[in-house]
Amino acid sequence: MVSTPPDPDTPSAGGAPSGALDRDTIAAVATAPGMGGIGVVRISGPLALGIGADIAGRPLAPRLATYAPFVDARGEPVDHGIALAFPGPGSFTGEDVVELQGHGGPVVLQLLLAAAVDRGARLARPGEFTERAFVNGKLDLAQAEAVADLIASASEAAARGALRSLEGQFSRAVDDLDRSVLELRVFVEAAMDFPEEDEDFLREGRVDERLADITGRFESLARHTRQGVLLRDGIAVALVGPPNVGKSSLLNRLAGQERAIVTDIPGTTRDLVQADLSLDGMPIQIVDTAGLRDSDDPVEREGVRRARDQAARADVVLLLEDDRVEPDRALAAELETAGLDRARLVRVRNKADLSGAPPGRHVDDDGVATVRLSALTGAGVDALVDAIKEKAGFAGEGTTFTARQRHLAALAEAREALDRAAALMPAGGAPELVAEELRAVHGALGSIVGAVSADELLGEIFSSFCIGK
Ligand SMILES: Nc1nc2c(ncn2[C@@H]2O[C@H](COP(=O)(O)OP(=O)(O)OP(=O)(O)O)[C@@H](O)[C@H]2O)c(=O)[nH]1
Ligand SMILES: [Mg+2]
Repeated sequence: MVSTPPDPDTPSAGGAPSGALDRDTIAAVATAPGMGGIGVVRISGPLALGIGADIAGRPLAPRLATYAPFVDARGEPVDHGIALAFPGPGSFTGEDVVELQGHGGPVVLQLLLAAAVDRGARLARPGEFTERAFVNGKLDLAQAEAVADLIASASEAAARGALRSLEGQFSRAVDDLDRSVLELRVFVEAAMDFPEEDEDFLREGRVDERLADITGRFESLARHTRQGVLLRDGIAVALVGPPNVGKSSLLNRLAGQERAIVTDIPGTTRDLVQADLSLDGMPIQIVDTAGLRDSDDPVEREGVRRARDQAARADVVLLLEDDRVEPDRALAAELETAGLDRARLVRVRNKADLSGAPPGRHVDDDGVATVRLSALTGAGVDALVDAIKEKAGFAGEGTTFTARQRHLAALAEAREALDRAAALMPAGGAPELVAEELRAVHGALGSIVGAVSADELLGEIFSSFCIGK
């Protein structure tokens, strides 16, 4: 996938403005770079059908596969393949679209792309096909984002979640809530038109009840959205602790493969060793670090510095210890002073097979969540997985859709405005102010699905797509 930063010279990808007026024809290689059995060049816009017919040497019947030699603008053959035509508006972008399936080599596909560009198409910007689908009302903004999330999903559950968002599950939840807010606003604004009957109107519209109902649904949507963000983004986990306690052994155990070198020599690991895995569908980026100790060796000192740095920034920190040795309260306290907050900390008492104590979870006397396990035998590792999910606030796969931080921020903004509206309500006599706050709720919710979005935001979202999407 080729992803490029936004180009300051191209007009920002925009809702109505740039997109709707952009009636030129765009083309790009839609398959991943490299070699493959098949590669696809996608063309969208008013010239697409003509260009496709010209390349294939014959008119293309809608939605039927046409096998043909593909020729460049001088009539030279460049490949043989399948051409597919999707006349608008029943296409992905809503415009006329042609997809040329050629052989999946980078040179062949560049020749095929050139054959389209020489006939009047221009190279598409990253995400421009999806942007056009958004502009033409084929997808809302949350769905468009889900296209990118599906492509980038790091686990099966994340892929399924992204598909649910793409199918509109998340958007519908947002729209439903928005509709309720709108109904409430209608009552409040009616009250503004008949000021002398303010109170009756508000009572008749059961405004209080509606507000309570909407608030409850906000909670539930925010909870699901947080799960969706975890499912999409995952969390970072750091393994830290004194030398030789089994950090690398635990990394290998969790990753299910020998990622880091394990020896009985203290100070084996010096660099950061990273592995990507998924715990019940939540992507985890876990990093093993150098054992924390004072050292004269500059290489090891740098390793220890990086270990502390990871502890300060990870979402969940696993502090490993040997279960045969008393917990090192001083080390935990020291990490806390350096910015590790206890809510992110799990103490792991490793080598339970040697200490003989039962594996499992408990809370230590200093209040730190603790798991006793054996990285060697695997006993107690399930309990650790549960503890990590709990620390991350991940409820397990379920039927979660994926979501983004941007959506959480918009929900929070909407929620604040809703709370302000609720606070004004008992005062009774200020429907204008209440309506104003409800309008703000509507605006924030609308920004999730792209009903009201700044050009800048759209540019940022679509430019992070890969080319050809
Ligand atoms: N019996 C037993 N031995 C273990 C266990 N976990 C690790 N070990 C052994 O302890 C030694 C150190 O393990 P490592 O995984 O290299 O420890 P580390 O914390 O990464 O060590 P450094 O990289 O030096 O900081 C090795 O000999 C491991 O086989 C365990 O649960 N039980
Ligand atoms: Mg190690």
